[in-house]
Amino acid sequence: MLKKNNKSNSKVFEIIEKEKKRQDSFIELIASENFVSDDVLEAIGSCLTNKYSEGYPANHKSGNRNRYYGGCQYIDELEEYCCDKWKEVFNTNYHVNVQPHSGSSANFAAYMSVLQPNDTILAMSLSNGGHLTHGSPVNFSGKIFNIVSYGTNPSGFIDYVEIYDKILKYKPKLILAGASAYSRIIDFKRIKRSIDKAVEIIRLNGNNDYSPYFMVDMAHIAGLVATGLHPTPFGYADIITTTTHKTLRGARGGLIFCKPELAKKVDSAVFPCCQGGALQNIVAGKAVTAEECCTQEYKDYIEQVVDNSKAMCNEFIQLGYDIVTGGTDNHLFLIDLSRTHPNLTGKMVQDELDKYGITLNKNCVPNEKRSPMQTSGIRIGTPAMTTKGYKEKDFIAVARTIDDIIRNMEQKIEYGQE
Ligand code: DSN
Repeated sequence: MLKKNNKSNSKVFEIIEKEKKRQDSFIELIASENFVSDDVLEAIGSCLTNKYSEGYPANHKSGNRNRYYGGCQYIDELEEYCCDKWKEVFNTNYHVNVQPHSGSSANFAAYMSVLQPNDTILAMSLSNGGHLTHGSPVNFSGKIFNIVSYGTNPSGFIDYVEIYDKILKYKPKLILAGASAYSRIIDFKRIKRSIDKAVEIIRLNGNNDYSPYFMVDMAHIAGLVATGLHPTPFGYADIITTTTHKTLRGARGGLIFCKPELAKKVDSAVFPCCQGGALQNIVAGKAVTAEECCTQEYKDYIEQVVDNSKAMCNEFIQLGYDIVTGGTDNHLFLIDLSRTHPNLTGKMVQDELDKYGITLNKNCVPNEKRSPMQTSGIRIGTPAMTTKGYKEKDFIAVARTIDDIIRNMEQKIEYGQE
């Protein structure tokens, strides 16, 4: 083994120490962030980072089986165990691939497993709560595939009728459900019913081969799905992707679940199509995450996340704010500032709160008039601070502090100080 450097001489550890202090002291409300356990950190920082392991375990129960390097006996055992644990978390017999480096990589591989370039994807638009990888023109998804978007109705709820109509009109090869800024239950069963009904009609009209895939990106709500607090997409979707670091509170990375008949396609899409060697230290971190997600402590934690989100959201409503959809069913909610605070953008609020040690992000609201760099809204999530032990009363106090800061911003504008 190489000798360790003296940490005190390293600029890197100095920066890590500063970031650690920031994380310890800031109020973290970014809906996609969380704090991992020491066990997850130890697994990620382990010697497994030294090992190359392109391919899949030699004894893999489903999907592809082949490693391209020797010395993988323990890595094989780890990856197989990681797959088994994630199936246990979601109580599913779907195949799972645990190698995607991120949610974006997972979505890329998921598309590549069943689509050809220029195929049509129907997905939620970014400005209505979707994700960059769901077809944004600046992302690979929008550059490689033909994207048709659906959105929300004026109150901010998913427009299920639009989904049905657009399947009939555009006959997409893949229909994608999932969002990164949507505070309500997503009705996967209803979307699957719409797909089935539309397929029936399209076939009756002579297109007998039409057989689209239904994909769900559950990255934000995966922790709620795992604990039964959000309806499951398993049983409805052909392919399901997620990240492991948001509500699942684990190592940063991605997973792809698929119906068993798609296992080989999905595995081949991850490696060798989209990625090289798996990051087995991260696979170990994901396996520890899965172990943690199977505990009662985790279930209690997710229940508290949702209770906290509802309590904080209600406090903002009491304080006179407009909440997109009027409330929340999950770990996040969106404040629409456009009617109540027309002089303030999401970016201005985000930057001002940063000065007070409160971290969140600006976010587009339905029918957004401003650019995505400015926005008229902010997104607030409760997973991270719930991990730090915050309860309803703490989130209510933070809501009041944010309100004070926003009022001061308004006053400064009024008195011409800004
Ligand atoms: N950027 C993440 C989020 O904040 O929702 C999703 O990848």
